[in-house]
Amino acid sequence: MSSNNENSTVLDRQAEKVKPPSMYQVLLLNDDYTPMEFVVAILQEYFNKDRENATRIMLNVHREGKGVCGVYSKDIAATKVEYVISHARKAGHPLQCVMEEV
Ligand code: TYC
Repeated sequence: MSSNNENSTVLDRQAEKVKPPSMYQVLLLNDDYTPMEFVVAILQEYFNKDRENATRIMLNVHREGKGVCGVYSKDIAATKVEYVISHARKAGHPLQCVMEEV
């Protein structure tokens, strides 16, 4: 704290303590049962990918076991994970979606 020339108090250190919010990557995990076409549709619908990019990401998950769909603030990432899992379960697929702090 310090005084300025109007004699009021200034919190000098406040700005240094404010950090940007943590970001979270949303990942899809591979499994043996969820159809490729369903995963491509999920990537288009919830992660705003065009068909070409959605297919590329899906094939990367299929080959590597997991893959990043996007990076978001905590609330947005959590909502996407919830919607993807809910959509998959309603369709009867075991697709797994998780979030991880970047
Ligand atoms: N491995 C699945 C299959 O061969 C396809 C798949 C891709 C499933 C990505 C999940 O996150 C996933 N049908």
